[in-house]
Amino acid sequence: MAEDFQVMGVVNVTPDSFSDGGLFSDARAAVQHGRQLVHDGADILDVGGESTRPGADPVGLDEELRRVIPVVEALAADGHAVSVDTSKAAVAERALAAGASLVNDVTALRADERMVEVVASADCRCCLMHMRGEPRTMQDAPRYGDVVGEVAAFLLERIAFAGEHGIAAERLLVDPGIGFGKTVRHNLELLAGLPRIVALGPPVLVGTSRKGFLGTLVSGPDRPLPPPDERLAGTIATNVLAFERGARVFRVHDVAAVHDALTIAAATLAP
Ligand code: PMM
Repeated sequence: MAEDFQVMGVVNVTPDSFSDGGLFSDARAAVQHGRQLVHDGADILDVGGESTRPGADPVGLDEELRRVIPVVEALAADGHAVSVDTSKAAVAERALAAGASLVNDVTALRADERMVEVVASADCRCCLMHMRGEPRTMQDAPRYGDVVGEVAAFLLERIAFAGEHGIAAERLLVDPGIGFGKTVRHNLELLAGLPRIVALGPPVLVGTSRKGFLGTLVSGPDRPLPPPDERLAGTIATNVLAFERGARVFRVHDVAAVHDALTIAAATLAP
């Protein structure tokens, strides 16, 4: 049976990524890691050179290109589907020329005015993600009235913006941006309210992998906050529930475990 989900494996080429501690900052190691993720079941590899973790500083264009392009080139040459996680048009442009087929822009085409043209003129897919503020400050007391409604309205506006610039809805993915300017409660409300995001039309991508709220939810007076690589149970629980609620693409670090969990969830939902 064809799978009705896709696993996007994270290939961070950043020395300061919160979840792999910069283990893959060297291009050769990143390529090897990407190949391992495909072996583990990844359908898409998301290559990023700028950390978007809360409080992270922006990275310059030359440095981002230096980190990302050789990795995209090598993984695309292997025949893997490669996504580039960037909000810079020049990085997206070079990555597309190097074989990437998806632009994952956490600013949803807002950070670089040339990005929409780069995506429009390429034959690629594009993920539009919701973020409140910017990574450096986004976790400073974010507030919403109805977080699901506000995120849905934002994504709808971005879908229309993409359409006005010649990017057909069929090329889009939408993402509620778990952890991007959201409290623990906002993240949980978004996961509970996913069907309202799914109703927008494009396939929904979610990224809960190893994120802080998963640590917060299981910590307490007798249990210190688990570090990112000890948040697998929360990663699996949230991805399986997101699948049941209609999400179809899952951006994760622990590809093998999440792939197995989703395979079993899919079989259980439709025996
Ligand atoms: N999360 C991170 C980076 N890029 N892209 C999308 N579309 N959705 C996400 O949730 C997302 C993303 C941050 O996680 P990382 O630093 O572990 O890669």
